[in-house]
Formats: sequence, C-alpha cells, structure tokens
Amino acid sequence: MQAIRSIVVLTGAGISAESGVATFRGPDRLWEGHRVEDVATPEAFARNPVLVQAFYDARRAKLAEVEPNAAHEALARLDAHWPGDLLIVTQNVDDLHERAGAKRLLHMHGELKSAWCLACDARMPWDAPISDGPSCTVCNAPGHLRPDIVWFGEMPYEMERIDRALMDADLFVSIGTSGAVYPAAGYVQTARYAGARTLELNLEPSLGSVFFHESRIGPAGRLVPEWVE
Ligand code: BJW
Repeated sequence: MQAIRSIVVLTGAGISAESGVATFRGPDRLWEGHRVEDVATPEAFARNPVLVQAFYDARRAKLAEVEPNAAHEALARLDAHWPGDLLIVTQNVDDLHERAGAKRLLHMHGELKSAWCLACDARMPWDAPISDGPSCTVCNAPGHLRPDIVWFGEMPYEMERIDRALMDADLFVSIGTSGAVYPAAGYVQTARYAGARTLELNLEPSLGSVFFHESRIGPAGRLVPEWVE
C-alpha cells in the first residue's frame, strides 16, 4: 500500500450528534415542522426572514449548551500530531471542531457564529441573535445581517482549496455525513479518481457508501478515536 502523507477528512452532522446537535435528515428531523430544505434557501429567507432568522438564532444559542465529543477531540489530536498535510473539511456550521482544538479546518457551509452584512458584504464574528435587526459592526447599517451560512443553490466556501486537497490526498475519510448534499457528496469520487484510499465512518452506510474502499459502521465517538489512535 502507498505511504500516506496527505489526508482530507470530511465531516457532517453525524460527528456532532453525540454532542447533542441534531442531524438534518430522518423522519423526526423537522424544526418546528419545517424541513431543512424549506428554511435553508435564499428563497425561504426572502419569503419569511423572521422564520429563517429565528431558526438560526435558536441553533446559535444552542451552541452554548453543547461540548465537543470524543470524535472532535480525536481529530484535533490528529491535527496536532500529523506531520503531513491535513485538511478537515466540515459541512457543519457549529464550532465544535475548533473548540476541540482543530486548526487545519474549513467550514464549507459557513458558520453559525458568523454574520454576513448584505449592505457592505463584510463577514463578522457574531454570537447574538440577528432576528432583532442589529447593526453591522463594519458599516453600521441596521437590519442587513444574515446568517453566514451556505444555503441550497449558493456556492460553498473554499471550493478551489478543497478540490486541490482532494487531488493531492492519499487518504480521504468521510465521517457522519449522509451523502445527500452536493458537492460534498461527490468528494469520495474525486479523491478516489485522484488515487486516494477512501474510508467511511458512519452509524449506517451513507448514500455514497459503494464508492468507498472501506466502510466502518458505528458511532463517531468510538470509530474516530479508534481510527486516529
Ligand atoms: C452518525 C451519527 C453518529 C448520525 N456517528 N454517524 C440535484 C442533484 C445534485 C445536486 C443538486 C440537485 N439539485 C440541487 C443540487 C445542489 C444542492 C444539493 O446537493 N441538493 C441535494 C438536496 C440534492 N447543493 C447545493 O445547492 C450546494 N451548492 C451548490 O451545489 O452550488 C453550486 C455548485 C456548482 C458546481 C460546483 C459546486 C457547487 C449548497 C449546499 C448547502 C447545504 N446547506 C445545508 C444547510 C445549511 C447549514 C445549516 O443550516 O446547518 O448544510 S443543508 C444540510 O445538509 C447542511 C449540511 O451541512 C448538509 C449535509 O448534511 P449531513 O451533514 O450529511 O447531515 P445528515 O443529517 O444528512 O446526515 C447525518 C449522517 O450522520 C447520517 O448519515 C447518519 O447515519 C450519521 N450519523 N449519528 C456517526 N453518532
């Protein structure tokens, strides 16, 4: 087997599930009766900004009640000790990877703790509700902040950097993601095409399970430390 120097790890909602953060898909995964597809779109925001802001305000507030789990901590240890290249690409908008200590991390779907001003286009750290129309800390315009979140139909962040890392990867590991949302769902095929070994860690086989060389089934809180150690 080839020596591993460069690793890309993709994480999804399943890695935060054992911390108490709800995943998106499944029979009871509704937020006050709304599917994520009905609140996480620019059209939903245009139609009902109060509802969409309330959805994200509630999830931002919930971050204060949750802690990183053994899987986030194991990835942070990998980040601290892996001598080669590593990129942790998270689809999650929570801050549990960075609170565990991960540094080589990017949030491809944005962050709950960031706001985006539609008046001046600045992004800024944000910890408070947005639904009450606060002012931008850069241009001072009131009422123009939206969650800094990538909604359906919008371009995920840092696509070029992710694609470069996938093309260079010797190992691609996907953790706790259903494989329902693109472009992340296609990364296993990109990495495999580029020659990487591919490994999935999930509670159940994802939609893209057949594309992986290996799937390990179980909770991330057990599987990720086992893989890292
Ligand atoms: C555990 C566990 C435990 C549980 N241990 N595991 C038709 C075909 C193909 C594509 C499209 C199409 N129509 C539209 C599109 C594009 C669209 C898309 O993919 N739609 C699909 C629904 C079909 N994608 C987009 O619009 C994206 N942008 C885009 O494509 O731009 C154009 C482009 C062009 C060319 C190149 C590149 C781009 C943007 C997608 C934005 C996604 N946004 C969301 C919401 C915002 C964030 C938020 O509010 O939080 O991001 S949707 C939601 O899904 C969220 C997540 O990041 C994302 C992925 O979900 P994830 O993480 O996989 O969670 P779940 O709940 O689905 O799965 C959890 C998994 O964990 C399960 O597998 C469990 O088994 C597992 N699990 N407990 C281990 N303890």
